Amino acid sequence: MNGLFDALERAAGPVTFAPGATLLRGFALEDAAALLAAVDAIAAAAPMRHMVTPGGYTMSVATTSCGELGWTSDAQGYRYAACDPDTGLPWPAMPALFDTLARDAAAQAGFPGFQPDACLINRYAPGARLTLHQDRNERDFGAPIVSVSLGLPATFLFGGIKRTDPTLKLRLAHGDVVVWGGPARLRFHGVLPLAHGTHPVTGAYRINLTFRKAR
Ligand code: MD6
Ligand code: FE
Repeated sequence: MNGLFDALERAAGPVTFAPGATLLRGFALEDAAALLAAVDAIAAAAPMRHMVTPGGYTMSVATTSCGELGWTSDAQGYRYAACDPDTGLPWPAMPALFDTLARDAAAQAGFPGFQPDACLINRYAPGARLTLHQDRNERDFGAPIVSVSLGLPATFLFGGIKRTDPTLKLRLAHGDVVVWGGPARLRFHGVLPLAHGTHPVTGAYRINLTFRKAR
């Protein structure tokens, strides 16, 4: 059933599910293998780690970054930094494929001219989740965010401008891309605990890439 629904959605092209928020089903499917190989290379230079939130919680999601800036969290807060605090080295460069995919997806969703300078890479094992949050560490809320899902499927929560607003649930599967910006840019969102499963390409993981213009 879901397969037919997904196929119809793909045939229909971009699905705008809220003002400024668009789902591009399967947009990254053809590039998935190359994207994952690049993630492995990035993680070899800037290892995945479980960051600590300013509130003192260790995140269930493991994280690394590529691009001019990387997203980091510690007791002092969330911020973007040019160097990986674990290695002291600049974050690995953003692969051309990442940049091209993010720009193309943004343009498809109505945000031409997107120039990402940071890509946050999140790895979810079963049970890992992301509590409701806003993405507000970027300097320019005029730029959208492009999110690429790979591997195990997840339930994405999409809320409102207030944390307590009702949430929409969206199933994100291998190759799906979500773009949001404009009126959606500061909406709360999160990911429910990942269900157990085995994906033919990523095994027991979901990988999410979020492209941002951080400065
Ligand atoms: C994730 N994504 O899907 C987490 N943020 O694993 C995000 O937090 C996110 O997907 C802003 C825009 C799109 C996203
Ligand atoms: Fe986010």
